[in-house]
Amino acid sequence: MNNTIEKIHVIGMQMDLGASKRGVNMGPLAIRYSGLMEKLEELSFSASDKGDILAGDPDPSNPKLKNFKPIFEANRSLFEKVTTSLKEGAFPVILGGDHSVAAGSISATNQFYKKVGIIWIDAHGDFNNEESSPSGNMHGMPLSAVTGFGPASMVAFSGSDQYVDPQNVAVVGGRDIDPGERKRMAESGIHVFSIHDVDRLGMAEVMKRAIEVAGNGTAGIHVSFDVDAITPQEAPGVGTPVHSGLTVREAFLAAELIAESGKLIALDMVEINPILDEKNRTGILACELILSLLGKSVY
Ligand code: HAR
Ligand code: MN
Ligand code: MN
Ligand code: MN
Repeated sequence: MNNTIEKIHVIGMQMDLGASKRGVNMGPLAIRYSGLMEKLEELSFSASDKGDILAGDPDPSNPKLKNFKPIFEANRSLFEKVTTSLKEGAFPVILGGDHSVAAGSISATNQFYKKVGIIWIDAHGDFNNEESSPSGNMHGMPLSAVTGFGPASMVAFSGSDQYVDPQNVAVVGGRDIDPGERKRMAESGIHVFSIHDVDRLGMAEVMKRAIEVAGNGTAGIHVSFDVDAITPQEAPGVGTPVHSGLTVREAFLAAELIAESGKLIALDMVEINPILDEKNRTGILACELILSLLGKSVY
């Protein structure tokens, strides 16, 4: 068990406006239905459910940043809620929601800890801005926003005035990156461990490097886990499936190695779509991954 994490605050984001397909707003419900709160207590954490933030109405006014206003407002609430939890000495677990929620959560942890690293586990890069995005969907932009490559307006919360250093960012499992996005990622200085790197090096070596990248000179590591990193045969309940992804064991090994590092300071679990799921398989998987990231041992 990770001896530094004692008190946990679970915060849900019922938001799907960052994606083109509806339904990931129900992700927090699916993970709770899997027994997250009870299982955290079983692991002897002091865990409180801080409820869900509900996104407002769709806003079609800006096709380059679809639903900007409600996404920003929901993220501002999340930024404040996560900041409050951190000030109370709690470890925040954020349940998405589409991946745009990472704009609020990471801004809060980076502001509070001054300097955090990120391990971004995802089939996608989420490194578009309003110019490079082929879709205008804001869940494809949060990693770019929190590292200072825009959209700046996505992370303009009062009190948040700094970005995460791209040198402390590791993307793991990437396999569906837009051409313009790839160029931006390559030029940014972030470290990308694609699915090809996982194949060649093995997940243990990839995570060793990713933890070094995100942990080097930082106060700790914020893990942003997009469940579509896992192959859709094993995790069908996601909004944007991409074939040939991580195996379930690779995902758990990554989680276990992060727990073992003792450097985890916050966690997002995002993009679960219960409408597309099979009897909450993906919700249960997401719940178990959270427990493993928090140090649940396998024997
Ligand atoms: N790259 C595509 C875009 O910007 C899709 C990326 C978003 N999909 C996600 N995020 N699920 O991880 O539109
Ligand atoms: Mn994502
Ligand atoms: Mn994704
Ligand atoms: Mn570097």
